[in-house]
Amino acid sequence: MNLNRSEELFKDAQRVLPGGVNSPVRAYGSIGMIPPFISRASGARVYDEDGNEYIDYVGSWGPMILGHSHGGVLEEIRNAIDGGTSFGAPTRREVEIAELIVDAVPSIEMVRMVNSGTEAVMSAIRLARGYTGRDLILKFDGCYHGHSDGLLVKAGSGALTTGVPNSAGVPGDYAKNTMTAGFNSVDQVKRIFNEKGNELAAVILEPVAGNMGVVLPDIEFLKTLERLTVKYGVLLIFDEVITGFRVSYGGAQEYYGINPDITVLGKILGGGMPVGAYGGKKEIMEMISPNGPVYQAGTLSGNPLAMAGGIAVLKILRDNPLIYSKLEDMGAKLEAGLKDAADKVGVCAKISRIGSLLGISMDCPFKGYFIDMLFQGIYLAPSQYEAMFISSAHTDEDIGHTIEAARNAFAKARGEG
Ligand code: KE4
Repeated sequence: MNLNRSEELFKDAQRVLPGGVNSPVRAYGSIGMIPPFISRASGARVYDEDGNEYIDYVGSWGPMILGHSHGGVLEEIRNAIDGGTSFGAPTRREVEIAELIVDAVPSIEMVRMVNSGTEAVMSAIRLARGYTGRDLILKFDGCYHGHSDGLLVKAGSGALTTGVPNSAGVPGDYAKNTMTAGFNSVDQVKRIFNEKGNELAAVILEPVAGNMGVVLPDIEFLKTLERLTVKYGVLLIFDEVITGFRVSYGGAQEYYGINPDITVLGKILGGGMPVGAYGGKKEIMEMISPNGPVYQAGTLSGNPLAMAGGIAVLKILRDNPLIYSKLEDMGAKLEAGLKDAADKVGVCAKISRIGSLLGISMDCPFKGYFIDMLFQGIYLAPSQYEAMFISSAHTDEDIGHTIEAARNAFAKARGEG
């Protein structure tokens, strides 16, 4: 497999883009090799500029639950594009996607569309502070909520991969308003609420942590957060940028039966177009400008092409609930196959999974595993802190090929391949 064209492009990219990329983890820094430059994608496949084909488990970091270049999604975007790309004015598609979100996500009565998960989280935090009149927020170690200043404290995802969970450039005055605790640590949560509950504006978490590997919540942890936030008048914010429409059509809050005050969405919601959203109870959302004193705005918020992509994906997911059964079946097969492949060659692999979201950690070097999988045509996230995403376009044959490739990679890691 050669990456000659990607190597040329990476050299050019590094002259004009920091690290040659527009998002750090794409640079393959922790892997130490040229990142394939992707030219196109279709179904469960991505193709690089050198013509190499890969089975894709990155899925653009989560959005591509239906696979790439889905006919129904592209058709809706093409229909929209013929009418223009952006107006900066109210449009019918914004109403349609908001109604789909309100119908899908149990706790959302009103929603505001923005352009990324980061923007949605940043706005949700400001809303919580505006609504409560308090400044302190609580997040959890290893959870990643995008790159807004106050959330880059013990963050996961690329911040963890690059080893800078607390970014430069964040004034101490910002970070001091962010408290952290261990994910699933009920005792720490109880102590923090006991000491600071009346000063907390919000608690924010990924209900299933997907940026420090995949870490499933203890239901007691979620229920404690729900109970204590109600008791102390603190807003519970579920960052469902990954889990929204992924773990079920109603997200992790539907799956676990927890009722957050504000929910943050992104990724799948845009069908691959730049979209984020935050929503919640009407009483809270009415605090947002122009109805209320919490300001938030965006030139391209509700962009017609992005809305068209999102509407198409949500309608397909809503009208075809068997997609989630298929994703569960494939996730279970992949989990069992990877575990068996590792066991057979004496690699200790820990796999955590919820539906089509899967994390794997093992007692062999991730870098070698990643490179071996890539060279066998399996496209994974270049970090052990990121998840594998399965789409409805993946087939049993793809899962089988992936398991076989992992078996070879594990064997090589044990010096047997
Ligand atoms: P964006 O601003 O990247 O659209 O969303 C930020 C965000 C918020 N919340 C959660 C739970 C997230 O996972 C993310 C972004 N996810 C990472 C990967 N885990 C995006 C990939 C990247 O940074 O390049």
